[in-house]
Amino acid sequence: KLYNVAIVGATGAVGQKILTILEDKDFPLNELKLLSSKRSAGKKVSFKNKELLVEEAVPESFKGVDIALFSAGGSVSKQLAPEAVKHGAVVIDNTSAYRMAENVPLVVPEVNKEDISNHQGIIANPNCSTIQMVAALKPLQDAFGINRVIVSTYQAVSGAGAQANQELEKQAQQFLDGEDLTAELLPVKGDEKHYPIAFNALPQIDVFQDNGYTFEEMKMINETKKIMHAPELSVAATCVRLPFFTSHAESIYVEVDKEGVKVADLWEALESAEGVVLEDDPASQTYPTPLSAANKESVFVGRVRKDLDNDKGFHMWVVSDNLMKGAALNTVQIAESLIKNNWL
Ligand code: 11C
Repeated sequence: KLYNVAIVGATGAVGQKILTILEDKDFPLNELKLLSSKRSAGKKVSFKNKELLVEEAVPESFKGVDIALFSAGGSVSKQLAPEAVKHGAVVIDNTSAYRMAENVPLVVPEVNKEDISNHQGIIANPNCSTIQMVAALKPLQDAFGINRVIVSTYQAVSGAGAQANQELEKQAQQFLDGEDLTAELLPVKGDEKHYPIAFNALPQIDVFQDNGYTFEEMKMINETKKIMHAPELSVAATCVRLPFFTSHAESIYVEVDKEGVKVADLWEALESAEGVVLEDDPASQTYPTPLSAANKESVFVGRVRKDLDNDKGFHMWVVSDNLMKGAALNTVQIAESLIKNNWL
C-alpha cells in the first residue's frame, strides 16, 4: 500500500530535510502534498526530479491525506493539526505544541516505539536535544537502571532556525572586518535583549521560566521523563548555544542503579543499541564532534568515563545532527513505524 503524505512547513529547514530523507528512503509514497504559510505558498520545490508547487495550508488541504508531518511552528500546529485529524490524517508534529499532552505519545522509535499504538490522531516528535540524549540513555536504563542525569548542552545555531544561521554568518564577517557585532535575534527572537553569538557562548536557549530554568532546559527535563516512562528520574539541564551551524553536543553525567558497572559495560550496551554509534578511543583521539556528526543519521557517543568519586556515576559526550535525528529523520522514522506496525 502507498500513502498520501503532506508536509506542513515544506519550505523551512526541517521540511526541506524531510524531503531529502523521503527522496533517499524507499518510503511507500503515493501523493506528496507540500504546504506552507501564505507567505511561502506559490514557491516550487524539486522532489525526485519533479517540480512540486507549495500550497497554502488550510483545513481542506488535508482531505485524502494519510499522514501529515507538521513543522511550521507551534501556532500553526495548534490551529491546523486538529483539522488534519478531523479529515482522517495522522499528524506527526515537530513542535512543542502537543508534546506534554496526556493523550499524545511523544516518541523516539528506538526508545518507546510502542507508545505510537496509543495515538489518538496526533503523535509528537520531541525536542532535538532531548532525542539524542534519550537515545543514549535508553540502553543504559535497560542494562543497569538509571536514577540521575545532569546534562550540559553545546547547541548549534540552526536549532533557532535559518535566520539564526544568517545572524552568525553576518557577525562572523563583522568580527573579521573589525566592526561592532550587531545582534537582533539570539538568544531568543522577540526577547528583550540580544547578544552576539559569533565567537561567544550564550547560556540561554528559549525563554526563562519562573523557576530560573529556560524552556529548552525544561523541555529536556520533562520530555525525557515522559519518553523514558520514568517520572521519578532526576534530570537537570543547562542549555548553551555555541557558534556552529549543525549538530548539538551534550556532556551527560548519569548515575546507574546497579553496583560494580564498568566503562566496558557501558560501551557494550551503547554499541549494541539501535541508532547509536560508539566513537570512543582516547588513545587515538577518537570522539564525535558537531562537524563529524553533521548530515549523518546516528547518535554518536564518546568520552565515556567513570566518575572519580561516585562508583555509579559516568560521564559521556553525545553528538547528533539536530536537523536529522533531532528533527526530520525522527519524524520520518515515526511515520515508518506507524506504517510497519499497522498503527495508522
Ligand atoms: C534549539 N532545541 O536548538 C531548539 C530547537 O522544540 O522543537 C527545537 C525547538 C523544538 O533552539
